[in-house]
Amino acid sequence: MQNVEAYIGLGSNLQDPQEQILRALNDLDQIPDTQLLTHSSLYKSKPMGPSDQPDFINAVAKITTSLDAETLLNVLQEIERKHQRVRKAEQWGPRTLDLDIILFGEMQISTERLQVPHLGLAEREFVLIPLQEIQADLIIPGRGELGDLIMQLPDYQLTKIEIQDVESQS
Ligand code: A4P
Ligand code: MG
Repeated sequence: MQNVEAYIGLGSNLQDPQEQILRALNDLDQIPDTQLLTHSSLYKSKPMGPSDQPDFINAVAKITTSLDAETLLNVLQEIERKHQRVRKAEQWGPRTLDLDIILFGEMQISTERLQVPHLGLAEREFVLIPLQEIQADLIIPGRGELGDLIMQLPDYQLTKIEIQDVESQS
């Protein structure tokens, strides 16, 4: 398959979330036939969904890959497992690592296992703002301009974590 540029959303709110995200960025770069091109800063936010759980750390990575989307999903789930994530029945509950395929080239995918662009994208400031940081002129297939989606967000709180903070803790 030809190389495709894809965007991966990373999220964690358990077991040293910053460290989970930094390790996962490194893991993305180790995926066969795939390179990490760039990634956003790390951002902290209140949990969307059940509020009785710790704050989240999120980031978005841009990769290039010759894997197909389904194979990429398999590898991402393997990385989640390596981070000792235990899937629970509770939706939107706490997790050591969540890796979502946000965009896969310009493709729109709708299968049992995979919805791309990611379904929650338009409501998630913790995805849209990091995306804007790395690719402000992005067009989201089926949804329009990233900048327009950001303007439509309700009030949100998202704190960018400064690099010194990240390095001093790693
Ligand atoms: N799946 C379908 N489309 C995709 C895709 N584009 N990328 C399927 C990845 N997976 C996709 O996911 C369930 C199934 O979604 C997978 O088996 C795959 O086939 P999961 O990761 O096992 O379950 P989940 O994480 O509980 O569900 P989901 O939908 O990923 O949860 P969300 O919606 O990601 O919510 N608050 C803040 N501030 N930051 C967060 O990151 N995250 C969540 C998790 C809740 N609140 C949050 C955050
Ligand atoms: Mg997920």
